[in-house]
Amino acid sequence: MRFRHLLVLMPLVACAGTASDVELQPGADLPGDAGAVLPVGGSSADAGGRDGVADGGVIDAGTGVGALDAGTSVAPLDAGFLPLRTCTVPQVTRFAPSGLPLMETNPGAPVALYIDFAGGPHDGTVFGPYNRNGSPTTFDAQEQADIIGSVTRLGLYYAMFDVNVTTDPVVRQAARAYGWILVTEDASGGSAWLSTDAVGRPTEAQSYCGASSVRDADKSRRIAHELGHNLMLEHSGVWDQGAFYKWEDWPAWDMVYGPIMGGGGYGQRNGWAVGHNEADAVSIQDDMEVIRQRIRVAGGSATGWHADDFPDTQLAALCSGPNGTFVTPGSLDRPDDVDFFQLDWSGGDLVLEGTARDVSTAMLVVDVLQGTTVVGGLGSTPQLAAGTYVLRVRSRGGYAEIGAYDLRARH
Ligand SMILES: [Ca+2]
Ligand SMILES: [Ca+2]
Ligand SMILES: [Zn+2]
Repeated sequence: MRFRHLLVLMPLVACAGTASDVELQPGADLPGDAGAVLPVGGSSADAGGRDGVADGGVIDAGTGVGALDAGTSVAPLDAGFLPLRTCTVPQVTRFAPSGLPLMETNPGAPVALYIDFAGGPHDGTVFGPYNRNGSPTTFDAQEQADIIGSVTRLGLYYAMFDVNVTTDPVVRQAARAYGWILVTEDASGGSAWLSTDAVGRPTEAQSYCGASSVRDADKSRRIAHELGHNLMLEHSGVWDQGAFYKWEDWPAWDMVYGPIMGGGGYGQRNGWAVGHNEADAVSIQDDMEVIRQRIRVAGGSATGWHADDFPDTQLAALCSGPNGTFVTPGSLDRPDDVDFFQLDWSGGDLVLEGTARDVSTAMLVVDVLQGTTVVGGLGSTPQLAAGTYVLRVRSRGGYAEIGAYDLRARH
């Protein structure tokens, strides 16, 4: 099977969504962590024999150390407790002479997904670069922010896989296999080869996508879509009376969850899906399984899944976050992944938040465990006694409800 797989989209209406990219500018906090999670000035929940500092409900691991003010990293801990970690948001530090940010979302992974913003030839056509400032050979601050946001989001769409989304051509060349997407101003849609040997075969691993995907409400989903074709995926959708409809063309579709391979429509959440596909009206396409197997075959990855950030047999420390919050980034790296964290609680009402990071489709179940007993979960647990607890993070269990998350615990 080897055929041209063309996606032509209507030009997108206005650029209504560009503001959503701003939150991923260099130097920003973790998305969603605007630094204002905690109530100001603390509350009477600051019980438990501590120092009485009005700390806004900061968890201090029961050490008697007061507020973690902005800039204060780690509180010392009682013997036997896991130290809190200082968790920093990775910053882009490498740039090409043109100003192009050189990024890797998962260094060392056997399959590179190379996002090429510099333009170049593809299938007999030369495509221009990503360019919104009139200078095709340099990348200014706005373009850098766009690119960093785009690559970050592509890393989130592919967070559960053993792939490295990168803008660095050297990394692509060194990878065992790669997909290659030109992001260009010269197209409004996109195109990719769909073949039995796409990623892993250089002549077929390249495709292109219109640059508006980076800047509008699409949030780079169309780039993820074309890469999906390179990883052997057909369009997902619905068959009716012998005709195939992509997701956005099917009026009865649930608009909450939009399959990445469904086309150009917008769900409130966009992610991988399992269901009927354009190849025929019979087969069921399991997106994640197709991608995973392609990574195994083309890249030699053992499982195709991303390495587990917190091994299921170990207890991890929470992060001490900025401005007195605790924002702990994590990832459900496969459907049955479980991540465990230690919570040293000073007593009082516990508020636990576990959210998908930006475009991630993770849907979390978090249990507060005392021994083997569940004593709380997401949301509010009133008057939780001081002590050491375990937070158990796992998927709600729906298809593709995995990926990057942010965990917050506070009074
Ligand atoms: Ca994990
Ligand atoms: Ca784990
Ligand atoms: Zn397509």
